[in-house]
Amino acid sequence: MPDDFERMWSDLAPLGRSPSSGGYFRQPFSGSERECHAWFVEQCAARGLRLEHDGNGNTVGWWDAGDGPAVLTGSHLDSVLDGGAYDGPLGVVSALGAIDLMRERGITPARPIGVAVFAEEEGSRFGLACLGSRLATGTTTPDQARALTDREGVRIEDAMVERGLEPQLGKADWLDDVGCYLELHVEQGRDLVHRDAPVGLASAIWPHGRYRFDFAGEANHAGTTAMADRHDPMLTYAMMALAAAKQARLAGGRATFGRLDVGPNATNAVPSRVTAWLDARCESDEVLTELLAVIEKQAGERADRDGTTVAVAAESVTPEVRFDEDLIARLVAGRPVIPTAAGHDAGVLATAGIPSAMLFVRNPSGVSHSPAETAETADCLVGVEALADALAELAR
Ligand code: HGY
Ligand code: MN
Ligand code: MN
Ligand code: MN
Repeated sequence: MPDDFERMWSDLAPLGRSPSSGGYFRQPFSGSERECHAWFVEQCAARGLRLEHDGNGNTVGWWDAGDGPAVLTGSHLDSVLDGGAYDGPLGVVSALGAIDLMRERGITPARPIGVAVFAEEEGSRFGLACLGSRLATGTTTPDQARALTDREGVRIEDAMVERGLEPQLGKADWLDDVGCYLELHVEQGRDLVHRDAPVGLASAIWPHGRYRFDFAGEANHAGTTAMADRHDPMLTYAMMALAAAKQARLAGGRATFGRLDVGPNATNAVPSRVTAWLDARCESDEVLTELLAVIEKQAGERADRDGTTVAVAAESVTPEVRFDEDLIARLVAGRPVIPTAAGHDAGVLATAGIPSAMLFVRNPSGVSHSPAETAETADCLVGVEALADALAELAR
């Protein structure tokens, strides 16, 4: 199994590296994610796994063993811009490796096992994270998904057609036959490093949200407009970036303005508008709600002082997810059980009522959403063993 894992990893890992920065950028239904997806289809065919496309861009490779509620595993292959190699793909490669290991051990599951690749988990193309699993669970409706576009204005259905997929957005009945979901994922932090453990389980996902701030002001000449005469939305934005960081720190939460869109985006023009996306996460729903209320209030006050305006729209807010206690108890085997502030498809499935759990594999750097994301092969192999044991237990 180790060399299987190594071979799969060495095949998949180079796909999607962005030449400019060496990070990974796999956008759903396009470019290198298409190559990664083709790689997954090949891997399923090589194992005799039956492929199912669900019309939302999600793909499942089924080991049609036994009957009764299926055990689902897998993760995602898309990435953030300049992301790391492991976030997503590690769960997919480990799922295939776990099936290989179960077969090497002569285990035949008493129920079907599916390896899922969920589409647009990062939301890096259409702006809504976990879009594939949200559509499949009915959490996001087809019309809500149709209202989304990528940065070139392309809608999800057109992107799927371009990719040769047949869009049939909407709640997917294949999930009705799923009894539980177990996702393996690289840890996005250093808890397992501190605990000197190669593998752990997730207890919960912090509440988190994405909020669009539209700052508007008055475009003007960068040279002829005196500073006192300006209504510059970039200054209002800049003050709010500082204020949001300060308020998040006070709340014990996290707030990040990671994406900006400036108009007209000209060196010698005072901007007319600045659109900024805030990612905010806190340990409880109440604290998150409170944090946003404070930030929004301060943004309005700041805009009044600058003679600009600000409008805030919550693009997605995901309440806290607690993973299934029974599943955790069955799988824990003395391993650490830790919360995470990263969102996952497992959180969407859990919220939709499918008992779900997550296995984390140690990441020595603790860094994620960056090419600096790491995992040691030895720990990855411990993860594959843990996943194989877990799947064998759940599919008994
Ligand atoms: O943003 C997240 O938490 C996840 O990586 N999609
Ligand atoms: Mn991620
Ligand atoms: Mn991920
Ligand atoms: Mn995920």
